[in-house]
Amino acid sequence: MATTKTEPKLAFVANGKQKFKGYEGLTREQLIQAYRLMYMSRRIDDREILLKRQQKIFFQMSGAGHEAVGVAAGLALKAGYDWFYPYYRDRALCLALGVEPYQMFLQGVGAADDPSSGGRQMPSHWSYPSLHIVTQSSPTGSQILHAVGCAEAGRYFSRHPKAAETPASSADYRQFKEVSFRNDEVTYVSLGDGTSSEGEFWEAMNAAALGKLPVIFCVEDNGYAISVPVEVQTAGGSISRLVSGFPNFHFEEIDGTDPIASFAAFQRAAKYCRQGLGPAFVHAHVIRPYSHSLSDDERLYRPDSERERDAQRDPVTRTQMYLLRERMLDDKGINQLEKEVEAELQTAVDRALEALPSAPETVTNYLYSPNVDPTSAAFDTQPIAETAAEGKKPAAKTMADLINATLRDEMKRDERIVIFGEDVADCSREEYLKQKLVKGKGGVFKLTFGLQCEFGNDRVFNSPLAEAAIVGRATGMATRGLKPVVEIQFFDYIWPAMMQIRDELSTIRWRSNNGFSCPVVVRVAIGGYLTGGAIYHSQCGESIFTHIPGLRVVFPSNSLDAAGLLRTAIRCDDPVLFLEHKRLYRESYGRAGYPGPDYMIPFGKAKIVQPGTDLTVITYGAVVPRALQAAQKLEREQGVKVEIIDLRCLNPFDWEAIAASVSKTNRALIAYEDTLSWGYGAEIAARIADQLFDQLDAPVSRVAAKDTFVAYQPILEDAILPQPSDLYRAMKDLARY
Ligand SMILES: Cc1ncc(C[n+]2csc(CCOP(=O)(O)OP(=O)(O)O)c2C)c(N)n1
Ligand SMILES: [Mg+2]
Repeated sequence: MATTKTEPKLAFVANGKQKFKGYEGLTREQLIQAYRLMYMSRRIDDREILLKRQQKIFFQMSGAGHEAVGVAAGLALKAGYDWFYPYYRDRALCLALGVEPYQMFLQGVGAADDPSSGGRQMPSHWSYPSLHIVTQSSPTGSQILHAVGCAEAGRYFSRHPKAAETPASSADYRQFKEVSFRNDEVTYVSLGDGTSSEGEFWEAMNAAALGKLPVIFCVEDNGYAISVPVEVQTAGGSISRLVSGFPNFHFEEIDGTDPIASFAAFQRAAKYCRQGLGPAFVHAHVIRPYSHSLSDDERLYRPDSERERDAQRDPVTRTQMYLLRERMLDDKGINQLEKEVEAELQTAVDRALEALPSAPETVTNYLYSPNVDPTSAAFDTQPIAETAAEGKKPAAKTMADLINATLRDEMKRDERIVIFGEDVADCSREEYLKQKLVKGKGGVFKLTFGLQCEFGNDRVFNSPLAEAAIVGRATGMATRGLKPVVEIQFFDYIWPAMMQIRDELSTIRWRSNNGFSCPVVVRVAIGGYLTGGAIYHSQCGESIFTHIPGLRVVFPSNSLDAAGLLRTAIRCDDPVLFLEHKRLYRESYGRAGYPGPDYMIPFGKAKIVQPGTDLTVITYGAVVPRALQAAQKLEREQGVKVEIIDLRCLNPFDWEAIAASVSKTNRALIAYEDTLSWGYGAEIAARIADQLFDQLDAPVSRVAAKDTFVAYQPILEDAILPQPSDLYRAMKDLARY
């Protein structure tokens, strides 16, 4: 275990003298205002603590000890111009950017009028769209990748200003996404010292350095992550030392309890970023006088001597002393200022305590876009028959061909689309393409082949091998109005991105009460039946994602559906997980002619692959052709007519189609490739049992993979995944029951 703690080399020592003279460009009025904001921030914390003890609010997270660095950042940067991804200790920053105390108390009481979340999020989870303070979640550090994506979006729009416009004719998400950007904008993101241990922090630092992005990373180092001290958290005890090797960065290490030194550091950092030289890293040493939260008592792990030492550096008292010493205010002036603040807070608390909560019936509002409904008829268009050369049939295209064609068509139509992921570019070393030395790769399955060559590497590019960063950056870009269509190379490796998908991508619209949205498309190669794919190239697991509110999940089984549904995914206003079965990419089953550049299929509409009267099979993905094979055999041999429903879209799913079919056949079999237990079929079976019980002539049955992993040896793989013979047997048994 690391036990060394590096003492920072700072201009300020505790209660010591400043090295420099003057106020680093701040006027005396600004310094008084800075003190007012710092004092106000501390007093809001004190008020909230009282309210929590009186059970009038339900949680409290203080920004105590972090006031100076927050106010300094707020003074150096511009609200509504720059972008902000603060964390829960940034109360003073938010006040400096223009958030009102009343708004903070509204979040505390969970009021309908809370502009951050309408009572959905804990206090200190900031979200103020007009100030460009972007909604924050509770997982430590997951916002850092969004900040990188946000900065990338700003730069993209400044290089492609036409993309920011909304074409009058575009009937898609763009109608509801006003884009604003500045050529010299900066994105601020903050985190605690403990949070710098999260992998996503390092992924974000790497991406920002690679892209020379204008992001200011601010580590507010109070020496503790709850009870874990910095020397146990950070090797060598200094995050500054660990990150010092990142190229393209401007570094600052400051006493974050000193507003003037902090302001100067942010000024330099912002200047560096605005000039396009790269990102900046501000390491601010602060204190944490109020324990981690109201649920924590730091006396259990910090002796009085240590706490008293910290108290000497309290930024509020230090700044007050400074104002007195510099004769900016006298005792009377300080008293007057404090009285004014107290009066303002009293009014704000009184008003907030009268505020009403949201109505319970609103709890599902804004899980999805209130403006664009991808299940609607607007997304129901017909394929245009391709004209072929005389005497020839139009070429039947594979799923891979039509996904590639759809991406190409949509990129032509919408300049906000960017594609990135692992290996998706044709060739990162563009000169090889220009010199025609190489043909280009375009994805391990070649689904994005040719897109970089056609649209340039601003729009199609390789990402580092970091799945959380792929989804996290995309989320940040999409909140700014871009439409990232990213690729996760194999479903088996989606798990590093799970936090981003579950706690960020799917929650942003809901938790910000429609203040922000992030309609990203995540394309994922999924599934087995590969003979040799084994445990880490064959996974399914779609039900883990259909279990997430706020996320659309699509799983096509053939070329035409893949094209129509991918277009809907891209044009809609919700995050979509688009699952592409690897085995179906180039299968002869389900090929189709090119359906034209506007072909769309609404979400939640199943397709009857084969009509029948004797039993219903509900399935999707690669089980569709296998079920068809089994059903045709059963009909040939026994005359049983099976109706096969291909769900195509798993969330939302087409309950009406299932109900209509089962009401007709009175028998239901759900077939899916994932492991049987707790799988997607369980929900459908439960609903059929619940809502169609009277219609059933037989128990609802399921065919799925065995509850194990997919093995490498093909004989074992066959035994594990559902085969046509398993489906045949299950259909026969069900028909006979
Ligand atoms: C991913 C994740 N793990 C654990 C937690 C619980 N948690 C909340 S705050 C915190 C400590 C954070 O410490 P630091 O980053 O130093 O910030 P500070 O609170 O000291 O300002 C922990 C462990 C969390 N919110 N998210
Ligand atoms: Mg800390």
